[in-house]
Amino acid sequence: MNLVYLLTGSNLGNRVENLNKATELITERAGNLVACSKFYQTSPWGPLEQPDFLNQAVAVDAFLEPQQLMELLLGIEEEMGRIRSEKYGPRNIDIDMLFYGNKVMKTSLLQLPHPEVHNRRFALTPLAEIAPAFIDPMSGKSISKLLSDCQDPGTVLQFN
Ligand code: PH2
Ligand code: MG
Ligand code: MG
Repeated sequence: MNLVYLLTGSNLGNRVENLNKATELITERAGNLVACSKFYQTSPWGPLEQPDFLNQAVAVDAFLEPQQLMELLLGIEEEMGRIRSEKYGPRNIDIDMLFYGNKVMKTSLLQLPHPEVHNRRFALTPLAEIAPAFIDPMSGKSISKLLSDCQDPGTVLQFN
């Protein structure tokens, strides 16, 4: 079992459709779906003059090793028409790899765990819904503990 936790995000276009499409493509090509969180509406981290995001945590049992998986995820973003403009700016789809089991690694393409996950309420809240007891290999803390320690003032609300 290669348990991978991903975070999908969208703040342009039909956000629900974008997240659903991303999960569909991920599970067709990258691994079996293990769990996914509800959608959360989250205030933008970074430039504030952009629409709120929808974020969702997705757990898959991956067929691929981290680097190949990251390349596949970037390919899905591209195929879904993602335009990369401003750093931290608006996007129709973003797929971030938060954890790949307890692997710790850093290449030019990918750092695991995601280096900012512990500082992002928009990632920790959905992740805590599906994996509260998962242990972050960097800090040795559970996701619930990372969330309760998190200082990010951003707003995260369940979206229905
Ligand atoms: N992603 C970003 C920048 N800011 N803010 C929220 N709320 N959610 C995101 O997924 C997000 C963001 C860059 O990838
Ligand atoms: Mg991101
Ligand atoms: Mg990204």
